[in-house]
Amino acid sequence: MSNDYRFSFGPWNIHEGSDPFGPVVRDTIEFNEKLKMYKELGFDGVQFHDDDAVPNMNDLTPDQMIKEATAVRKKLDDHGLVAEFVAPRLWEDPRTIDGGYTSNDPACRQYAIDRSKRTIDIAKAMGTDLIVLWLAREGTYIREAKDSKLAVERIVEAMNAMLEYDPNIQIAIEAKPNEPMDHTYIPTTGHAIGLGLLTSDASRVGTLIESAHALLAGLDPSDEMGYALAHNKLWSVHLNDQNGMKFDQDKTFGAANLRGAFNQVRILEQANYAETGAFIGLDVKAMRTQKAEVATMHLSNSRKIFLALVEKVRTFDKKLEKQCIEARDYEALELAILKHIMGI
Ligand code: GLO
Ligand code: MG
Repeated sequence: MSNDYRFSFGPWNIHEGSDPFGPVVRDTIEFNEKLKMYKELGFDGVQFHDDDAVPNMNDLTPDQMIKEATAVRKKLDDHGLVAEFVAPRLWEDPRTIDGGYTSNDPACRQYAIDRSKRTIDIAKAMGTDLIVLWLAREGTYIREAKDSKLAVERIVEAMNAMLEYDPNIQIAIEAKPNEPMDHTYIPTTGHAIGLGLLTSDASRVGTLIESAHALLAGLDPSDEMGYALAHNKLWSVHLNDQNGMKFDQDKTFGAANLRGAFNQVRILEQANYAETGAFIGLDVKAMRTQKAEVATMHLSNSRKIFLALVEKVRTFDKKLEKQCIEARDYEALELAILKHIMGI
């Protein structure tokens, strides 16, 4: 098995199983307990929301907050783990009901920018320069609620404030077309890279691509990744799967479309993604039906499937592939791929 990839997930990926229609079905596992599970499951990196690291951050002074974040870093060190990124959680506070950076209320926009600066403080204290922006509520339920040109300008303004606040941070935009909003302003990888070009330092703006988000936009995740890789802008991934155009499912990687998963691994392999040192993040959810004692299998299974597909990519007959492409016989290529994936 290949071992040159590093894997990460966030504490939210071990969860209690509530959904919009039903309450929790599993007990909460404390953060410290979750940290113990990372290595056992085969993971080296932890992804954070700012308040995963410092839960009461809104009530603390900047110094107190940095002290708490430093203590979390120490815990990570003790477990041989590293923080991959920190993301401002801009979708739960009452001040972000109408969006963060694109809120129609200037005081709320200011809160979002201030909070993002605190996120940067936390990231620095935890030893990472990577900030992920999932622009959850930067969109609308109805078109008339906001001005889309102004909204993009406001996101740029907020990103500039972040880039100026710290000269070393890098911002990876996690594009998603919908949910919780009807439509968001940055729905795809192309939008994310274009947004970066409008900022004061495009070299420090890249992307994190989530498979399910690309599928929700009606796009192929592997092509989204190829597009970002061509720009040297694929700085992390959230691999998972999605069964059609419905709510964001965060299924186990490869569970809905194994060939689609194969192609995501293939493009990462072809572009030597592992060598960039970037993590393979798995943003997967356990099924609500899963009992507590087996509620981390979605993580270890996703990793196993990823590594098995790395082997499949590496062992595919390259000579046959070349012959089929030269002969323009894509039917033969397709059959060969399907047989290889099925192991027949
Ligand atoms: C939701 C997103 C979310 C982000 C996380 C980190 O659809 O996938 O889980 O990945 O908040 O930014
Ligand atoms: Mg995600």
